[in-house]
Amino acid sequence: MKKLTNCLVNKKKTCFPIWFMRQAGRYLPEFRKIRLQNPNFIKLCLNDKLSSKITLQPLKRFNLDAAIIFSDILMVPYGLGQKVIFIKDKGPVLSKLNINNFIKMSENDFVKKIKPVYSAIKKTRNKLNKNNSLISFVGAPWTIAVYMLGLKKEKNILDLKKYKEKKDEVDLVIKKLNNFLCIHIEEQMAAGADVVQIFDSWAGLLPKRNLNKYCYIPNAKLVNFCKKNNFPVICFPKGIKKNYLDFLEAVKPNGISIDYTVNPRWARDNFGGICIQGGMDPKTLLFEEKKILAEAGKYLKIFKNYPYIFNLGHGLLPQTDPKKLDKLINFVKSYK
Ligand code: 1CP
Repeated sequence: MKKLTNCLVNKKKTCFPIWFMRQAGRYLPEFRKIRLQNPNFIKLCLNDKLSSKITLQPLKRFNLDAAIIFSDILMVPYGLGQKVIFIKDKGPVLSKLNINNFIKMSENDFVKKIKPVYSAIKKTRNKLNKNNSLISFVGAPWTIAVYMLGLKKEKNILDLKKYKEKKDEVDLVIKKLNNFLCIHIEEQMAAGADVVQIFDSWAGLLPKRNLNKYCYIPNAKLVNFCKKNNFPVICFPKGIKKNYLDFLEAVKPNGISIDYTVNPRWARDNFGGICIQGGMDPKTLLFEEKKILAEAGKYLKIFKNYPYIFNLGHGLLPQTDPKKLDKLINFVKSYK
Protein backbone atom coordinates (compact mmCIF):
# COMPACT_ATOMS: atom_id res chain seq x y z
CA MET A 1 0.00 0.00 0.00
CA LYS A 2 1.11 3.55 -0.65
CA LYS A 3 2.79 5.15 2.36
CA LEU A 4 0.71 8.31 2.19
CA THR A 5 -2.63 6.46 2.15
CA ASN A 6 -1.46 4.15 4.90
CA CYS A 7 -0.60 7.09 7.13
CA LEU A 8 -3.80 9.01 6.28
CA VAL A 9 -6.33 6.23 6.36
CA ASN A 10 -4.80 3.53 8.57
CA LYS A 11 -2.97 6.03 10.81
CA LYS A 12 0.24 4.10 10.39
CA LYS A 13 2.83 5.52 12.79
CA THR A 14 6.08 3.91 11.77
CA CYS A 15 7.01 5.84 8.67
CA PHE A 16 7.08 9.49 7.71
CA PRO A 17 5.77 9.85 4.15
CA ILE A 18 7.21 13.01 2.61
CA TRP A 19 6.20 15.50 -0.08
CA PHE A 20 6.18 19.31 -0.35
CA MET A 21 3.60 21.90 -1.25
CA ARG A 22 4.84 23.68 -4.41
CA GLN A 23 7.38 20.91 -4.98
CA ALA A 24 6.98 21.55 -8.69
CA GLY A 25 7.80 25.20 -9.06
CA ARG A 26 10.12 28.09 -9.48
CA TYR A 27 12.96 26.86 -7.21
CA LEU A 28 13.71 24.17 -9.85
CA PRO A 29 15.79 25.33 -12.85
CA GLU A 30 14.11 22.70 -15.06
CA PHE A 31 10.71 24.25 -14.19
CA ARG A 32 11.94 27.81 -14.83
CA LYS A 33 13.14 26.74 -18.26
CA ILE A 34 9.70 25.43 -19.27
CA ARG A 35 8.01 28.45 -17.67
CA LEU A 36 10.14 30.90 -19.67
CA GLN A 37 9.02 29.24 -22.89
CA ASN A 38 5.39 29.28 -21.69
CA PRO A 39 4.54 32.77 -20.44
CA ASN A 40 0.80 32.04 -20.26
CA PHE A 41 0.37 30.16 -16.99
CA ILE A 42 -3.21 28.97 -17.60
CA LYS A 43 -2.20 27.66 -21.02
CA LEU A 44 0.67 25.81 -19.39
CA CYS A 45 -1.74 24.18 -16.92
CA LEU A 46 -3.89 23.17 -19.90
CA ASN A 47 -0.96 21.54 -21.69
CA ASP A 48 -1.32 17.97 -20.41
CA LYS A 49 2.07 16.79 -21.68
CA LEU A 50 3.97 19.66 -20.10
CA SER A 51 2.01 19.75 -16.84
CA SER A 52 2.57 16.02 -16.43
CA LYS A 53 6.27 16.52 -17.12
CA ILE A 54 6.46 19.33 -14.53
CA THR A 55 4.57 17.19 -11.98
CA LEU A 56 7.23 14.48 -12.34
CA GLN A 57 10.26 16.82 -12.20
CA PRO A 58 10.69 16.78 -8.41
CA LEU A 59 10.26 12.98 -8.31
CA LYS A 60 13.12 12.57 -10.75
CA ARG A 61 15.43 14.52 -8.46
CA PHE A 62 14.29 13.55 -4.99
CA ASN A 63 13.20 10.54 -2.95
CA LEU A 64 9.60 11.71 -2.46
CA ASP A 65 6.51 9.61 -1.65
CA ALA A 66 3.99 11.65 -3.61
CA ALA A 67 3.53 13.80 -6.67
CA ILE A 68 1.03 16.69 -6.67
CA ILE A 69 -0.50 17.46 -10.01
CA PHE A 70 0.82 20.68 -11.56
CA SER A 71 -2.27 22.84 -11.91
CA ASP A 72 -3.74 25.70 -9.89
CA ILE A 73 -6.75 26.34 -7.67
CA LEU A 74 -7.65 29.13 -10.11
CA MET A 75 -8.34 26.63 -12.91
CA VAL A 76 -11.82 26.46 -11.35
CA PRO A 77 -12.72 30.16 -11.90
CA TYR A 78 -11.19 29.76 -15.37
CA GLY A 79 -13.40 26.71 -15.99
CA LEU A 80 -16.38 28.76 -14.81
CA GLY A 81 -15.76 31.39 -17.47
CA GLN A 82 -13.63 34.04 -15.73
CA LYS A 83 -10.48 35.36 -17.35
CA VAL A 84 -7.45 34.57 -15.18
CA ILE A 85 -3.99 36.00 -15.78
CA PHE A 86 -0.84 35.77 -13.68
CA ILE A 87 1.29 38.88 -13.48
CA LYS A 88 4.93 38.40 -12.55
CA ASP A 89 5.70 39.51 -8.95
CA LYS A 90 2.07 40.52 -8.47
CA GLY A 91 0.09 37.29 -8.69
CA PRO A 92 -3.23 36.38 -10.26
CA VAL A 93 -5.68 38.93 -11.68
CA LEU A 94 -9.23 37.86 -12.53
CA SER A 95 -11.77 39.63 -14.75
CA LYS A 96 -14.94 40.87 -13.07
CA LEU A 97 -17.28 37.99 -12.33
CA ASN A 98 -20.43 37.95 -14.43
CA ILE A 99 -22.88 36.51 -11.91
CA ASN A 100 -25.58 35.73 -14.50
CA ASN A 101 -23.22 33.69 -16.67
CA PHE A 102 -21.82 32.01 -13.57
CA ILE A 103 -25.29 30.91 -12.44
CA LYS A 104 -26.03 29.50 -15.87
CA MET A 105 -22.74 27.57 -16.19
CA SER A 106 -23.34 23.89 -16.84
CA GLU A 107 -21.34 21.02 -15.34
CA ASN A 108 -20.52 19.70 -18.81
CA ASP A 109 -19.09 22.99 -20.05
CA PHE A 110 -17.02 23.33 -16.87
CA VAL A 111 -15.49 19.86 -17.21
CA LYS A 112 -14.88 20.36 -20.92
CA LYS A 113 -12.98 23.60 -20.33
CA ILE A 114 -10.49 22.09 -17.91
CA LYS A 115 -10.35 18.56 -19.31
CA PRO A 116 -6.55 18.69 -19.90
CA VAL A 117 -6.07 18.77 -16.11
CA TYR A 118 -7.64 15.31 -15.99
CA SER A 119 -5.67 13.96 -18.94
CA ALA A 120 -2.48 15.28 -17.27
CA ILE A 121 -3.40 13.21 -14.19
CA LYS A 122 -3.94 10.12 -16.35
CA LYS A 123 -0.60 10.62 -18.11
CA THR A 124 1.20 11.16 -14.80
CA ARG A 125 -0.36 8.11 -13.15
CA ASN A 126 0.84 5.95 -16.04
CA LYS A 127 4.42 7.10 -15.56
CA LEU A 128 4.47 7.22 -11.76
CA ASN A 129 5.85 4.39 -9.64
CA LYS A 130 2.91 2.49 -8.09
CA ASN A 131 4.22 3.13 -4.56
CA ASN A 132 3.97 6.89 -5.08
CA SER A 133 0.71 8.70 -4.40
CA LEU A 134 -0.66 11.20 -6.87
CA ILE A 135 -2.26 14.11 -5.02
CA SER A 136 -5.07 16.08 -6.62
CA PHE A 137 -6.32 19.29 -5.06
CA VAL A 138 -8.95 21.99 -4.96
CA GLY A 139 -9.12 25.40 -3.34
CA ALA A 140 -11.83 25.58 -0.66
CA PRO A 141 -14.89 27.66 -1.67
CA TRP A 142 -13.97 30.66 0.51
CA THR A 143 -10.41 30.86 -0.84
CA ILE A 144 -11.60 30.66 -4.45
CA ALA A 145 -14.34 33.23 -3.73
CA VAL A 146 -11.65 35.62 -2.43
CA TYR A 147 -10.08 35.57 -5.92
CA MET A 148 -13.35 35.44 -7.89
CA LEU A 149 -14.79 38.45 -6.10
CA GLY A 150 -11.50 40.30 -5.48
CA LEU A 151 -11.93 40.36 -1.70
CA LYS A 152 -8.26 40.70 -0.80
CA LYS A 153 -6.18 43.84 -0.81
CA GLU A 154 -2.52 43.57 -1.66
CA LYS A 155 -0.47 42.69 1.43
CA ASN A 156 -2.93 39.88 2.06
CA ILE A 157 -5.55 41.63 4.11
CA LEU A 158 -9.30 41.34 3.70
CA ASP A 159 -10.96 44.27 1.94
CA LEU A 160 -13.63 44.67 4.63
CA LYS A 161 -15.67 47.22 2.68
CA LYS A 162 -15.96 44.96 -0.36
CA TYR A 163 -16.57 41.93 1.84
CA LYS A 164 -19.55 43.65 3.46
CA GLU A 165 -20.90 45.05 0.18
CA LYS A 166 -20.70 41.69 -1.55
CA LYS A 167 -22.16 39.46 1.20
CA ASP A 168 -24.93 38.11 -1.04
CA GLU A 169 -22.50 37.34 -3.85
CA VAL A 170 -20.13 35.62 -1.43
CA ASP A 171 -22.97 33.37 -0.22
CA LEU A 172 -24.06 32.54 -3.75
CA VAL A 173 -20.56 31.90 -5.08
CA ILE A 174 -19.63 29.64 -2.14
CA LYS A 175 -22.80 27.59 -2.48
CA LYS A 176 -22.38 27.10 -6.21
CA LEU A 177 -18.63 26.42 -5.94
CA ASN A 178 -19.29 23.54 -3.55
CA ASN A 179 -21.04 21.63 -6.37
CA PHE A 180 -18.40 22.37 -9.01
CA LEU A 181 -15.59 21.44 -6.62
CA CYS A 182 -17.17 18.04 -5.95
CA ILE A 183 -17.24 17.47 -9.72
CA HIS A 184 -13.62 18.61 -10.02
CA ILE A 185 -12.58 16.22 -7.22
CA GLU A 186 -14.50 13.33 -8.76
CA GLU A 187 -12.96 13.87 -12.21
CA GLN A 188 -9.44 14.09 -10.79
CA MET A 189 -9.88 10.86 -8.81
CA ALA A 190 -11.43 9.09 -11.81
CA ALA A 191 -8.37 10.11 -13.85
CA GLY A 192 -6.06 8.32 -11.40
CA ALA A 193 -5.30 10.58 -8.41
CA ASP A 194 -5.35 8.83 -5.00
CA VAL A 195 -5.53 11.65 -2.46
CA VAL A 196 -7.27 15.04 -2.35
CA GLN A 197 -5.91 18.13 -0.61
CA ILE A 198 -8.25 21.05 0.07
CA PHE A 199 -6.41 24.38 0.29
CA ASP A 200 -8.21 27.03 2.33
CA SER A 201 -5.26 29.39 2.09
CA TRP A 202 -7.26 32.48 3.05
CA ALA A 203 -9.30 30.97 5.93
CA GLY A 204 -7.19 33.10 8.28
CA LEU A 205 -8.68 36.30 6.78
CA LEU A 206 -12.14 35.44 8.10
CA PRO A 207 -13.44 36.98 11.33
CA LYS A 208 -14.03 34.21 13.89
CA ARG A 209 -17.80 34.69 13.79
CA ASN A 210 -17.85 33.80 10.09
CA LEU A 211 -15.54 30.78 10.21
CA ASN A 212 -18.37 28.30 10.59
CA LYS A 213 -20.37 29.60 7.64
CA TYR A 214 -17.55 30.25 5.15
CA CYS A 215 -14.84 27.82 6.20
CA TYR A 216 -16.07 24.86 8.29
CA ILE A 217 -19.39 24.16 6.54
CA PRO A 218 -18.05 24.39 2.95
CA ASN A 219 -14.97 22.27 3.86
CA ALA A 220 -17.22 19.72 5.60
CA LYS A 221 -19.38 19.40 2.48
CA LEU A 222 -16.29 18.58 0.37
CA VAL A 223 -14.91 16.20 3.01
CA ASN A 224 -18.24 14.37 3.29
CA PHE A 225 -18.27 13.98 -0.47
CA CYS A 226 -14.73 12.54 -0.40
CA LYS A 227 -15.50 10.20 2.48
CA LYS A 228 -18.66 8.92 0.80
CA ASN A 229 -16.50 8.02 -2.19
CA ASN A 230 -13.55 6.66 -0.16
CA PHE A 231 -11.22 9.43 -1.37
CA PRO A 232 -8.60 10.11 1.35
CA VAL A 233 -8.69 13.85 2.05
CA ILE A 234 -6.33 16.34 3.72
CA CYS A 235 -7.51 19.83 4.74
CA PHE A 236 -5.32 22.91 5.02
CA PRO A 237 -7.24 25.76 6.69
CA LYS A 238 -4.26 28.10 6.80
CA GLY A 239 -3.98 30.77 9.46
CA ILE A 240 -6.93 29.91 11.71
CA LYS A 241 -4.76 29.46 14.82
CA LYS A 242 -6.47 27.83 17.83
CA ASN A 243 -9.61 27.42 15.72
CA TYR A 244 -7.98 24.34 14.18
CA LEU A 245 -9.74 22.49 17.03
CA ASP A 246 -13.23 23.72 16.04
CA PHE A 247 -12.35 23.03 12.40
CA LEU A 248 -11.47 19.40 13.15
CA GLU A 249 -14.61 18.86 15.19
CA ALA A 250 -16.80 20.24 12.39
CA VAL A 251 -14.99 18.87 9.32
CA LYS A 252 -13.34 15.54 10.31
CA PRO A 253 -10.96 15.02 7.37
CA ASN A 254 -8.52 12.06 7.19
CA GLY A 255 -5.57 14.40 7.58
CA ILE A 256 -4.90 17.98 8.65
CA SER A 257 -2.08 20.17 7.37
CA ILE A 258 -0.75 22.66 9.92
CA ASP A 259 0.73 26.02 8.98
CA TYR A 260 4.00 27.35 10.39
CA THR A 261 2.30 29.39 13.15
CA VAL A 262 0.81 26.24 14.74
CA ASN A 263 2.72 24.78 17.69
CA PRO A 264 3.36 21.15 16.64
CA ARG A 265 3.37 19.85 20.22
CA TRP A 266 -0.03 21.45 20.86
CA ALA A 267 -1.35 19.91 17.64
CA ARG A 268 -0.08 16.44 18.54
CA ASP A 269 -1.58 16.62 22.03
CA ASN A 270 -4.95 18.07 21.05
CA PHE A 271 -5.93 16.81 17.60
CA GLY A 272 -7.25 13.44 18.84
CA GLY A 273 -4.78 11.25 16.96
CA ILE A 274 -5.78 12.40 13.45
CA CYS A 275 -3.01 12.25 10.82
CA ILE A 276 -1.07 15.55 10.87
CA GLN A 277 0.94 16.98 7.98
CA GLY A 278 3.56 19.71 7.68
CA GLY A 279 4.27 22.65 9.96
CA MET A 280 7.91 23.59 9.45
CA ASP A 281 8.39 27.16 8.25
CA PRO A 282 9.40 27.24 4.53
CA LYS A 283 11.85 30.04 5.43
CA THR A 284 13.85 27.49 7.47
CA LEU A 285 15.09 26.06 4.17
CA LEU A 286 16.86 29.35 3.44
CA PHE A 287 19.15 28.81 6.47
CA GLU A 288 22.31 26.74 6.60
CA GLU A 289 22.04 22.98 6.46
CA LYS A 290 22.69 22.33 10.15
CA LYS A 291 19.84 24.60 11.16
CA ILE A 292 17.44 23.03 8.63
CA LEU A 293 18.10 19.51 9.87
CA ALA A 294 17.86 20.57 13.53
CA GLU A 295 14.44 22.12 12.90
CA ALA A 296 13.24 19.08 10.93
CA GLY A 297 14.54 16.86 13.75
CA LYS A 298 12.38 18.81 16.17
CA TYR A 299 9.22 17.95 14.17
CA LEU A 300 10.23 14.30 13.74
CA LYS A 301 10.88 13.92 17.47
CA ILE A 302 7.53 15.47 18.40
CA PHE A 303 5.70 13.24 15.91
CA LYS A 304 7.54 10.02 16.72
CA ASN A 305 4.95 7.22 16.98
CA TYR A 306 2.27 9.48 15.56
CA PRO A 307 0.75 9.34 12.03
CA TYR A 308 2.70 12.24 10.55
CA ILE A 309 3.36 13.30 6.94
CA PHE A 310 6.48 15.40 6.57
CA ASN A 311 5.82 18.65 4.67
CA LEU A 312 6.11 22.38 5.35
CA GLY A 313 3.73 24.93 6.88
CA HIS A 314 3.16 26.41 3.38
CA GLY A 315 4.70 26.10 -0.10
CA LEU A 316 8.41 25.93 -0.91
CA LEU A 317 9.82 29.40 -1.56
CA PRO A 318 11.27 30.18 -5.03
CA GLN A 319 14.65 31.00 -3.40
CA THR A 320 14.98 27.46 -1.97
CA ASP A 321 18.18 25.64 -2.93
CA PRO A 322 17.26 22.21 -4.40
CA LYS A 323 20.47 20.75 -2.90
CA LYS A 324 19.33 21.67 0.60
CA LEU A 325 15.92 20.17 -0.07
CA ASP A 326 17.61 16.93 -1.12
CA LYS A 327 19.60 16.86 2.16
CA LEU A 328 16.40 17.45 4.13
CA ILE A 329 14.57 14.62 2.35
CA ASN A 330 17.41 12.18 2.96
CA PHE A 331 17.50 13.22 6.60
CA VAL A 332 13.77 12.53 7.04
CA LYS A 333 14.03 9.23 5.15
CA SER A 334 16.84 7.95 7.33
CA TYR A 335 15.47 9.23 10.66
CA LYS A 336 15.25 6.55 13.32
O1 1CP B 1 5.86 30.49 -12.37
C1 1CP B 1 4.97 31.11 -11.79
O2 1CP B 1 4.93 32.35 -11.70
C2 1CP B 1 3.84 30.32 -11.25
C3 1CP B 1 3.86 30.14 -9.79
C4 1CP B 1 2.75 29.17 -9.48
C5 1CP B 1 2.87 27.76 -9.37
C6 1CP B 1 4.13 26.93 -9.50
C7 1CP B 1 1.38 29.48 -9.33
C8 1CP B 1 0.77 30.82 -9.42
N1 1CP B 1 0.70 28.30 -9.12
C9 1CP B 1 1.55 27.24 -9.14
C10 1CP B 1 1.19 25.82 -9.02
C11 1CP B 1 0.32 25.44 -7.91
N2 1CP B 1 -0.60 26.21 -7.25
C12 1CP B 1 0.25 24.13 -7.38
C13 1CP B 1 0.99 22.98 -8.04
C14 1CP B 1 1.43 21.85 -7.32
C15 1CP B 1 2.55 22.04 -6.31
O3 1CP B 1 2.23 22.38 -5.16
O4 1CP B 1 3.70 21.79 -6.67
C16 1CP B 1 -0.68 24.18 -6.32
C17 1CP B 1 -1.08 23.06 -5.38
C18 1CP B 1 -1.21 25.49 -6.27
C19 1CP B 1 -2.28 25.92 -5.34
C20 1CP B 1 -2.55 27.35 -5.15
N3 1CP B 1 -2.61 28.35 -6.09
C21 1CP B 1 -2.93 27.93 -3.91
C22 1CP B 1 -3.10 27.17 -2.63
C23 1CP B 1 -1.80 26.94 -1.96
C24 1CP B 1 -1.11 28.19 -1.43
O5 1CP B 1 -0.05 28.52 -1.97
O6 1CP B 1 -1.63 28.79 -0.48
C25 1CP B 1 -3.14 29.30 -4.11
C26 1CP B 1 -3.55 30.34 -3.08
C27 1CP B 1 -2.94 29.56 -5.50
C28 1CP B 1 -3.08 30.85 -6.19
C29 1CP B 1 -1.79 31.24 -6.80
N4 1CP B 1 -1.30 30.67 -7.94
C30 1CP B 1 -0.08 31.21 -8.24
C31 1CP B 1 0.23 32.19 -7.24
C32 1CP B 1 1.43 33.06 -7.23
C33 1CP B 1 -0.84 32.14 -6.32
C34 1CP B 1 -0.91 32.89 -4.98
C35 1CP B 1 -1.23 34.31 -5.17
C36 1CP B 1 -1.61 35.03 -3.90
O7 1CP B 1 -0.76 35.11 -2.98
O8 1CP B 1 -2.76 35.49 -3.84
